[in-house]
Amino acid sequence: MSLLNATDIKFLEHIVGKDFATKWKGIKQKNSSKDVVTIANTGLFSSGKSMLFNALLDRTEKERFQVGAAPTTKKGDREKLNAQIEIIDTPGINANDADDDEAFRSLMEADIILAVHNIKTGMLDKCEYEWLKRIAGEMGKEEIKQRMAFVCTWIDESGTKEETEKKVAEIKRQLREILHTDIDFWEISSKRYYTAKEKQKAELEKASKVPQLKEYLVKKSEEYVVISEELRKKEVLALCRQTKKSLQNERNLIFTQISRKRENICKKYDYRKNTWAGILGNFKDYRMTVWEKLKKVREEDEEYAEFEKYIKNI
Ligand SMILES: Nc1nc2c(ncn2[C@@H]2O[C@H](COP(=O)(O)OP(=O)(O)OP(=O)(O)O)[C@@H](O)[C@H]2O)c(=O)[nH]1
Ligand SMILES: [Mg+2]
Repeated sequence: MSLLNATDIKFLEHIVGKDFATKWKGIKQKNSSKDVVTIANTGLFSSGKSMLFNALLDRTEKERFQVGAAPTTKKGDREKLNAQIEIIDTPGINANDADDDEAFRSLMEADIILAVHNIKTGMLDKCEYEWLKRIAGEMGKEEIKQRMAFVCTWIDESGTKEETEKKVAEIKRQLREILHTDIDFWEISSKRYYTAKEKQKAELEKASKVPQLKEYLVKKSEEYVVISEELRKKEVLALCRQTKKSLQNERNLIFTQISRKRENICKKYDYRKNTWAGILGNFKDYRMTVWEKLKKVREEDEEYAEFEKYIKNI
């Protein structure tokens, strides 16, 4: 598959915006490492993305991704989960614009996207809602199902069973609204996972749902490898369509601006032309008047000359 070169991408960034450039760069990156499936997390800061990825790796935060209450992860950070899977821990969204761009860049390099949400905060807020819309972009329903999954973290602090069920139902409704399809949905607790490990409680470890999520991701990645060639082609085609549409919109916009400018310039010069025509008309009239006066004076002069002649002849 021949893809856009760096100059084309720079041009696109200039004309239709940096999201397009980032998407094209991401696709190039993915196509250069074909046998590895990349899974990236995404979500608000402090939703538990890094802690979850540490749990999947079975490492502590000292050993791998840094965890913290304030915005912590600043740059996309890669790690091998096994020989075929690479995971990317990304910065939280809405921390600041630069972090959002960095998160978006990491996501566009990923095959599978794990949207992470802290269920303790209730339903998705406006920022998460818009973010999911932005990253699903032009993906079709089938592609969304194959490439995205949703994870509610902090399930240990989500309230009673009824309260949790209510929140889950509301979030699923929002997801359907955003993505127009259902995606796989997980409720997990990284905290329970680490407590279980520490106290060696197998039941609690299972209740955290972290091991099951890991199994699921391994299986999803294997499935992805089988269909990846086709999916990546689809992704490129969708992006081509989207890019073409944006370039056409941009062209139409520029054309409208040019014709509006031309109209304004014509109006301005028409006004000037009319003014000069008026002035010229005035001068023509004036010339006529002067001409007539001159003629009259000459006629009068002739009469006077004849009178002089007559006088002389007497
Ligand atoms: N109770 C509870 N706390 C959690 C859970 N997951 C994460 N936390 C806590 O949430 C806080 C933020 O966790 P992080 O993993 O650093 O969150 P993040 O999403 O990576 O944050 P940024 O890197 O800033 O975007 C930490 O204090 C964690 O201990 C969970 O499942 N349950
Ligand atoms: Mg983090």
